[in-house]
Amino acid sequence: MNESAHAARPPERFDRPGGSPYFRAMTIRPLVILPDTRLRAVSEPVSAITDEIRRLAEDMLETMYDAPGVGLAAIQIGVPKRIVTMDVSKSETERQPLVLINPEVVWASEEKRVYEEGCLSIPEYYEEVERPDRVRFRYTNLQGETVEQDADGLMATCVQHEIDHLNGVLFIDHLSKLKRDRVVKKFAKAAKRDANG
Ligand code: K1U
Ligand code: ZN
Repeated sequence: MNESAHAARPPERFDRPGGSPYFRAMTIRPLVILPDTRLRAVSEPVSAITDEIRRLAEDMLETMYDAPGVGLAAIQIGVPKRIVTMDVSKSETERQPLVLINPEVVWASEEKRVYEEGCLSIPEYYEEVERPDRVRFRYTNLQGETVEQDADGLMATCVQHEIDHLNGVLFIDHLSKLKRDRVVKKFAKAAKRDANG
């Protein structure tokens, strides 16, 4: 984490629809790391967009940018709700944050593509994964509107990776059993080492 980039940041202003603005410092929350079993939970749908959901989305964006990552599912900070944040823009100065509530893929191309994926819950491990090349996905935004969007390239890969998280699926589940077992073993060993000091 880049401490200096955050230390001097003032509380940010948020505009509540129909209400007065409020100020709140966003929080970088700890990431849930393999082999934590919470990563295998199937997350619950969000039934209403409340202030608590808005605050959670803000914290997810802050945590994702800090990591840094291009996506984050709420379960990766230990919250089993169907919320995803994403930003696949190339420029740090022109951020394009997306908050997806209850996202789902409604169409996927027959054509596949291979992309080298990483995961904030499996740090410093990258492998090629094959997924549909293009998808159409539907979600509710923070204004409560239903949005349908087409994606290709990194956005298509990322949204599929994040929706997998909501269903307790990790990108290593798309690899051979040999590779998966190897990485799970490595992270289990590291967790044991950390727990024993
Ligand atoms: O869900 C996650 O764990 C986040 C993950 C999303 C993802 C990345 C690549 C392919 C599929 C899904 C990450 O963001 S890993 C970090 C990463 O890829 C990245 C970080 C900084 C700049 C660009 C990419
Ligand atoms: Zn991930």
